[in-house]
Amino acid sequence: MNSPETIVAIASAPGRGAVGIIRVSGPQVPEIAIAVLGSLPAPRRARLANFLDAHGDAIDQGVALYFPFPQSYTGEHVLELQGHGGTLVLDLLLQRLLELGCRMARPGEFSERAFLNGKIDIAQAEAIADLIGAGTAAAARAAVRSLQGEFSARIDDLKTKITGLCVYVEAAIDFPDEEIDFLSDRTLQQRLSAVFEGFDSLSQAARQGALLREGLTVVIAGRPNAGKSSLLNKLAGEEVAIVTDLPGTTRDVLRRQVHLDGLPLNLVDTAGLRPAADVVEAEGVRRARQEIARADRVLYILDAATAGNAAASGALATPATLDEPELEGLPAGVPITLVFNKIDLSGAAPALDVASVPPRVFISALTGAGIPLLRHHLKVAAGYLDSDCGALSARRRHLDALTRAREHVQCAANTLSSTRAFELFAEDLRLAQHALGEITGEFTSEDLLGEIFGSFCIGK
Ligand SMILES: Nc1nc2c(ncn2[C@@H]2O[C@H](COP(=O)(O)OP(=O)(O)OP(=O)(O)O)[C@@H](O)[C@H]2O)c(=O)[nH]1
Ligand SMILES: [Mg+2]
Repeated sequence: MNSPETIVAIASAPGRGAVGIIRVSGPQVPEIAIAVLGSLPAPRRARLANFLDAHGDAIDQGVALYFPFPQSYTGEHVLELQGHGGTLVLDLLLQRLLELGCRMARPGEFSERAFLNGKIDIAQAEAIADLIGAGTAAAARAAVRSLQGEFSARIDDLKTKITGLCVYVEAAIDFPDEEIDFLSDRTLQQRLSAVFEGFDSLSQAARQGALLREGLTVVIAGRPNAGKSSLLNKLAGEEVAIVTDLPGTTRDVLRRQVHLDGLPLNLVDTAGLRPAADVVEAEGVRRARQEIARADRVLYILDAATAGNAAASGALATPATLDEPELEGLPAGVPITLVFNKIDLSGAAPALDVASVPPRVFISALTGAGIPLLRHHLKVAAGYLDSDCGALSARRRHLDALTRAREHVQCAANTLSSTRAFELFAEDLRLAQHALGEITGEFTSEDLLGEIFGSFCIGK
C-alpha cells in the first residue's frame, strides 16, 4: 500500500513563529534523516540535532523526531523536524529535503496516506479538517468525537445490525415448510426497530454536528424600511448596517456571523424588495433575491404598524389579512418566517406563533422586545438542541448517505412483508450497507478523495 514517493511539507502555519515544523513521510525517510541529521534518531525519542546542509553546515538547530513504519501518522516512515519558525530558515531546510529526493506534498496528502494505509477512515480524516476549522467549542468537541472514531464506530454498529437482520431472515426462509409470517415475527420486528433507532439517533447526532460546522444561513428580507438592518444590528449586538428612515438605505448584501448558544448563524441583510428606483437599487434587489434563493431560512420582515389590523395586533390573523402578494415571487422550498416588526408602534405584545403557516414572530428591532422569542424560534426551526447532546462532526454528504441507507432498509422491510422475496430483501440491505460504507470511505471515488483532501492545509 505504501507509496514509493517521499513527500515533504512545512506543517506549521505560514509566517514567522517560535517554532517551525517540517514533516517528511515515505520510504526514503531513514536515508534522508541520516543525511540531514548525521545519523538516524532513536524511534519516537526527541533528539536535539543540527539540521545539516549539503556541506555539513548547520541550517538550523532543533528537535528531530523519527517515527518508523508503521507506527506513524501516515503509516509510513515519518520524520518531523522542529526548528525555528523563520520563513527563510524553513525554506532553506525545505530546499535541502527536496534536493535529497523528496517532493512537495499536496494539501492533505499526509492524511490521505494515513487513510490509504488504514490508519484512519474518511469520516475521521474529515473530522481532522473540521477540528482545525472549528469556529466554536461545541463544534470542536463534535469534531474530536468523530476523530476519535465514535461516528465510524456507530456506523459499523449499524452495519453489524443490518447484517444480523439479513442472516436472521435468510435462516428463517431456509425452512419453507414452516410458514413464517414476517409481519408478526417478534424477533424480526425487534431487529428492525433496533436498526431504525440506530439510524435515528445517529442522524440526529450527525445533523447536530453538521449544523455546528456549517451553521444556518438566515436571510433578512422584506420591503424597504421594514427594519431589516435594525434587526441585523440587534441580533449582531452592534451597528453593522446603516439604519435610516429613508426607504432604500441598504443596497449591498451585508453578512455577519453570530452564535446562538453555539449555533453559528450566518445573517444576511439585503436591500428592500420593491420596483427599484435606479440601477444601483435594481442590482441590490437582484442580489437580495439571489441570497433568498440560497437561504436556509428567510426572515421576511413586515412593518406591524402597517401590515393589516389583525396581523398587526398580534391576534390570530388569517392569511387573507396579510399582504399576501408581497410574498409572491419568493422561491417555494425556502422556509420562511414572517417577522412583524415595530410592535412598539402597533401596540402588539411580543409573540411567537408557530401554528400559522408560515410561522410568525412579533418583535421590535428598536426596543428588543420579542427578540428572545425569535432566537428561540430559529434554534427550534433548525432542529438545534441546546445541550451538548453528543453531536458528531458531520457533513451533508454523511447526512445524505444516512438518509439513503435508511430508505434502503425501509424498502427491504416493505419487500419482505409484501413479497417474501429474500433476494430482493438482501439486495436492498446490501445497498444500505453500501451507502453506510460511503461515509467511512469503504467505497470512495477518486473525485471524492480529491475533494476531501484537497481542502486540507498543506502539511496536514
Ligand atoms: N419604532 C420602531 N422603529 C423601527 C423599528 N425597527 C426599525 N425602525 C425604524 O425604521 C426605519 C427603517 O429601519 P431600517 O432598519 O433601516 O429598515 P430596512 O428594512 O433595513 O430598510 P432598507 O434598508 O431601506 O430596506 C429606521 O428609522 C428605524 O429606526 C422598530 O422596531 N420600531
Ligand atoms: Mg436596510
